[in-house]
Amino acid sequence: MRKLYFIILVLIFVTSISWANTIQIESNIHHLGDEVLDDWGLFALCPEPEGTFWISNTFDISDQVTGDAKVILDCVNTEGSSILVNGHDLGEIPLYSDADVWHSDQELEFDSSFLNQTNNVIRIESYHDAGNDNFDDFLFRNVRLEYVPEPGTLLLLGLGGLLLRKHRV
Ligand SMILES: [Ca+2]
Ligand SMILES: [Ca+2]
Repeated sequence: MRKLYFIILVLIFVTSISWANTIQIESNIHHLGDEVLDDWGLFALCPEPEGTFWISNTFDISDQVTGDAKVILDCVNTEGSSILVNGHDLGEIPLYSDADVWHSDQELEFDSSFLNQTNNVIRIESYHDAGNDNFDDFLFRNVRLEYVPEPGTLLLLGLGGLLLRKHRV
């Protein structure tokens, strides 16, 4: 009986630490920058730049979050452009100078304390060198947020039960 109890406890623990939730923020292709690029690699998919930054719709998170979270996206020809979550700068999207390849699943990790339970927003900004007028032209799509929920109540109940049992023996 005790063995079974331990196995269940371990299963609950393993499930709770490895389980990450993903929210799909945006699926469509976007082109940020300042040049119409209708005959250059994958830019033909979306030649007109929509501006120098993009802001997601606001989104809520139903769980309490813990540890690190990630923004994940696919991109083409990113050179210095960056991502912000609720105004916190996550840094630059990895640099890729070719225009013919989708670089899938690029991850920017951040402290999940940047997230709110309601009204979260992701902003993607085209890089602009202060010394010239040229904004980075790049494509992105498939923006996702991945986070780890707090260990569930079941785990806490399990640990509590274990402590009680130990004291009885
Ligand atoms: Ca440009
Ligand atoms: Ca570029």
